[in-house]
Amino acid sequence: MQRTLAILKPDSVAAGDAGKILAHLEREGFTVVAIKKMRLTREQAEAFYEVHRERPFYGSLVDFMTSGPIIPLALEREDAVRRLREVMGATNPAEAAAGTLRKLYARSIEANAIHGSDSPENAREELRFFFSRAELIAS
Ligand code: FUP
Repeated sequence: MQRTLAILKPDSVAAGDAGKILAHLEREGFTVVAIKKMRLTREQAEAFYEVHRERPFYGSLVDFMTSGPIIPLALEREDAVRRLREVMGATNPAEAAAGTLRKLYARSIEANAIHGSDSPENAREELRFFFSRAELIAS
């Protein structure tokens, strides 16, 4: 079993798509270990996307990620990191395969519905960013 971090982003939460995305993830074999609804501060969003600081889209991405509430999720299943990336689809919904979450629910390359950790190492770090050790105790 492996864990990964997903974030339902401000666009999908505002659109009322959170329940449908959660149901889709559960159908794909993911178990919800922890879940919360929150709004990121500018400082938190900047820290989370630190790796993209020099990219031209960084400021706009931080604006978007702080524009409304998000729903971080700690998810568990076999091969969770790789499987979540497959279920999400390509970063740009225009390039995402049919049936993927971004094809179904994303609006643009920025407002792209969902985040998923891109490696087991980043998953561990990102889970700790959003959830306390107590919240991550297996249920
Ligand atoms: P992904 O891992 O698929 O979420 O994609 P990246 O880590 O490359 O990018 C992180 C986020 O930056 C994306 F989810 C959306 C945003 N982004 C843009 O807004 N414009 C771009 O050209 C690339 C990424």
